[in-house]
Amino acid sequence: TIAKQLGIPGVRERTLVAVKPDGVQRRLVGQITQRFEQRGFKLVGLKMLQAPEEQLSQHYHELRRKPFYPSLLHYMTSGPIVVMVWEGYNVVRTSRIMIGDTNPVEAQAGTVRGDFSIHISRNVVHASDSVEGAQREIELWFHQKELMDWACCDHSSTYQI
Ligand code: IDP
Repeated sequence: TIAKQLGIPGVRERTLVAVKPDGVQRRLVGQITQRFEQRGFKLVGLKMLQAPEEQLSQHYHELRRKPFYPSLLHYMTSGPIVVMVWEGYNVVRTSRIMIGDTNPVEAQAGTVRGDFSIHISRNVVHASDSVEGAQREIELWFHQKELMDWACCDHSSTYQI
């Protein structure tokens, strides 16, 4: 049950991962999702949408003064994106490691960006970079009712309960 899964501190941590328009165009949604599933994280929200500019400007609020900001918004509105929420122990930090460095030139092989991208302007995927940032981004992209509270049957194989 859900109650049983609350046992380990941090097990209910959540992060926002998004497959950007280039990732959708290149049919990478399945492979990216698979990496989070096979790592052992629990999918609690998933949807495809055309990102509204207003929401993106909130999402990338901290970057609004960067020279690349207009082209970033143009890129992010160029086609549909897939947003998802993943849950599990240390998921924010682990997801950042799994997606790799922002600049694919620096991204290790074995990471999403290191395996599927070349240039910083088309780096395939997003993942929140802090627990607070994740909470903010999840609230920005999902309604509470779109997030599923469910018990994963293999919980005791993933965590000591
Ligand atoms: P992050 O996506 O790894 O968290 P941020 O610094 O938050 O990295 O930048 C957000 C996004 O803005 C990047 O993923 C990338 O798509 C884009 N971006 C960042 N720096 C540059 C740049 O120098 N040129 C073009 N796009 C950039």
